[in-house]
Amino acid sequence: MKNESLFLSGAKEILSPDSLLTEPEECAPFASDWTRLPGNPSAVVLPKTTAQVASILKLCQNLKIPVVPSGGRTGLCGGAVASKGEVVVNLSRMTQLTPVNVASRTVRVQAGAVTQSVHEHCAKAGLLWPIDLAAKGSSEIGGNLSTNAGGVRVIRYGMSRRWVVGLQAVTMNGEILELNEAVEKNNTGYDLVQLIIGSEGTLAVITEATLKLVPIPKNVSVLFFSVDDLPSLLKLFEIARKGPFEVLAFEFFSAKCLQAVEEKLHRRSRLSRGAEYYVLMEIEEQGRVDDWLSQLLESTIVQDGLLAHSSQEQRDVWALREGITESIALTGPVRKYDVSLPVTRMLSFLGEVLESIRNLRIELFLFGHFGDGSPHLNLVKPANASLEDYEKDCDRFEEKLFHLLKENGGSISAEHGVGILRKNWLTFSRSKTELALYHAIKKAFDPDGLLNPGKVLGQRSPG
Ligand code: 2HG
Ligand code: ZN
Repeated sequence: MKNESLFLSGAKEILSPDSLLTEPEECAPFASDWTRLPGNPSAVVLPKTTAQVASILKLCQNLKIPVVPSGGRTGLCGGAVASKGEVVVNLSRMTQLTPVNVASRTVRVQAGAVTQSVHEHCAKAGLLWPIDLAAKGSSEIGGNLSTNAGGVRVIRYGMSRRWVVGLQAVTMNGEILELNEAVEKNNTGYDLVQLIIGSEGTLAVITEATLKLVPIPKNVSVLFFSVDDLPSLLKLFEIARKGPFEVLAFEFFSAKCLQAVEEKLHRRSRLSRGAEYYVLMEIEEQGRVDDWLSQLLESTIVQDGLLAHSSQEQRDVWALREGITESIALTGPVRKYDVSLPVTRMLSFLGEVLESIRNLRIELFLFGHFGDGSPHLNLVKPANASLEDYEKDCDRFEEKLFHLLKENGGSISAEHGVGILRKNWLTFSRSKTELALYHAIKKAFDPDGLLNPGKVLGQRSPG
């Protein structure tokens, strides 16, 4: 690291000894995220206060040392990877939660608070921060906001950015921004809260947030179906939209995904008749769901279905969906694509995807948030293919996929972000003018390009 001894002596003045890691084995867990892209940070700092974050960033700015901010490191695009000897500023020790404000339905939390702990904290007041993710046991609020995470209830509640009133964030030169604190209405010019959310730690480091809450939905049930094909899946979605309930989640996965979860994690589907695809629907009941379900089961749209009433039954169904990423990781090398398009185009899009992958040396695991028009395509290396052939075919498929998305008015990243993995493809989702503005905004916040360098903004324009 450039200016290493100056950095170490400065950092020792700011932090307690247990908050500064320099040994490679201590730093290793903070080097990467769920992409497992290789990283090698020069040091890791674990601040406990916003003032410490500000002093560390100022020190790094003065010494021109690049910084990678991180939290729970559950990202899937490499946004938290420190691969060039950067200093990692990890917020995981900033976990404070203030009491829930029931009247304004808000809660102020520090960036390192784990999503699930925020849920549990708010549940005591009968309220919910409505972002629910498969990674909720490890993902942290700062990471959720900096990536504008989505999750399984976007169909009902939207993405993370909708559930934030105020932010505290620190710029690379050590300025602490108090943005909007807790007012719902503030029409005084540009909205820096929303600009920083989703910027993947390239503009400022989020240290605290005031989150908006909703009442915990009542009478929640989980329905689980098997369906023969994609047209039936779409039909089921259309019928569900007219059902006597509010749809909280409409998730799908292929038989291959279920097989992987059953084999690798020993979880079992309780449906007696399997099929090509499965649908997990979470609903908030508003009428006679039993009648609606009996009618559906008599039709030819679904092969089988069940209504999980008890919370154990519901957890068992969710465990199938939430175990997919882990079981695929245990299957072999995988490339992940997290894309989106208007839900009305899902059928033809997925049809083309299946067609173009047919003769490639790729095993496709298809799942995700059908109701949001947001499928996850996981491409796994078949046992009988060489790594080289598989990689070659993935590259061919990727190009085709991104063109298909562009033609369908879709996005190359629905909810995981850009990070390192998608930055060279941004022209498929953003115009030249938008990208020029992105660069200008980055320069305004971080003129020396020291904050999360090499993330989001790419150099190459393949489109
Ligand atoms: C999910 O929906 C996550 O479970 C992870 O976004 C998706 O592993 C993936 O591709
Ligand atoms: Zn997802």
